This record gives sequence, structure tokens and C-alpha cells, in this order.
Amino acid sequence: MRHLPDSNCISLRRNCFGRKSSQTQGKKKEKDKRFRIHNCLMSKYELPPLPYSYDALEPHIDAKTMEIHYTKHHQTYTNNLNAALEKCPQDVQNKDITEILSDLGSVPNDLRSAVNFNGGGFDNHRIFWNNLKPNGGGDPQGSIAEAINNSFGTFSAFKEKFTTSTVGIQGSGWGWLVFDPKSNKVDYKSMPNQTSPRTENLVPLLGCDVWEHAYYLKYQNKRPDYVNAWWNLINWEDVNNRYAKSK
Ligand code: MN3
Repeated sequence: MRHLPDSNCISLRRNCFGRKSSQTQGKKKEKDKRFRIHNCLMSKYELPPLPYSYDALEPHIDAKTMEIHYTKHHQTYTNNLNAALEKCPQDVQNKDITEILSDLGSVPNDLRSAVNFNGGGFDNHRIFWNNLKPNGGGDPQGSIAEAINNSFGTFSAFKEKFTTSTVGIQGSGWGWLVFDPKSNKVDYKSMPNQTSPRTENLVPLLGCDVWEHAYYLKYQNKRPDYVNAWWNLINWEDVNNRYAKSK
């Protein structure tokens, strides 16, 4: 952890928005607050709250899978991102993880792979939880519906492209609906492992996690059944909000 001179505190606090200290209990909390005021410690990412209960997405995603996925997998990416950032130079620490993923060249060579993997894992999953809701799905409305029609012709054509390509990902990875600022259009993009679409300067809007940990307890080897069930959970309002902010 880095102690910074007071002159850096304002910019660090601004850039640490969304992060909290790792010490949050009892006397440590009080002590830590004072440290933050006087020494402005590097703050850490925390597991963001899940917007619903573990069983809320049943029967499409089972409660046990949700609990393990969130409390074990997402937590581990979060912890390992913090561990990697602690070793990074201050100018990297000061940036938000979304900025870091868009500019991995700014991360030292020996830490780049850990930041790519765990920073991607942290960011991808916080999008994934919010992309879903109980009783979601159906056809998109509003500006994202228009953007999908512009790029794919129809929603059914998009759904077919997304499903086929995402089911076909070799090994672990994610299927994404992204916004491409260069073409000013939405597109489909599959990404390996936890590598974020942000690393290719694409804005992630809607992601489907096809790591086996996301579905194996309920679906075993039947990835197509999981992806087809996932469509019943899409929170199109969330996707619309991300699209509005991406432009
Ligand atoms: Mn996952």
C-alpha cells in the first residue's frame, strides 16, 4: 500500500470512486478513516452487491451456481485484481479499472496478464449480474432495439448470431454485444477467458459468461441449453442504459 503526500489526495479520492478500503470493521474502520484523511491509502475494489437473491434467477440459473459464482469466483477476481494493483505504479493505481483495461500498455509487463485476467473478471461479472433480472428477456425496446436492427437486420438474426457464436466459443470465454465507437454501431464480439472487450476499445453492453462455472451444476455439458435459458433473464433496461452512456 502506498502512502501519498497530501497534495495527491484530491485526485486520488476522485479516481477511487466506487472503491472502498479493505478494512471495514470496528476500530480498524476508525483508524483506517483517519489514515485515508491524512495519508490517502490506495483503496481497494470490493465485490459489488448482487442486485437480487441467489435464487432469483431460478429456474434458468440455479441458486447454488449463483452463490458459488458470486461469492467464490467473482470474489477471487476482485481479490487478485487488488493484489496486482498493489504492485502497480501509482499512475496506474489512480486510474479506474475500465480505463486500465482500455490501455493495458500502461501496466508493467510482469503485471499485465494478471490485471487483464482479474480486472476483466472483476468488470465482466459486475456487468453480467446487472444485465440479468428475474422475469427478464423478451424483445428489447428503445434505442438498443434500433441499434440491434441497424447492425443485424432483426432481433431474431442478432439472437441467432449471438447464440451460435457464444455456444461455439472454444473453452472458457464470453459472448458480448458491444458498442464500437469507431463505427458508431453495436456488434457481436466473443472474447477468450476474462479478457474484456474494453481491451479492444469496445464498450461491453450485454455479456454471456460461458465458463463452465457459470452453468455446469445445472446444465453439465449442455451449453446450448444454458445460453437459450439465459435469454429469459436479460434486463434490457440495463442494456439500454449502458448503450446510452457508451455513446
Ligand atoms: Mn464467471
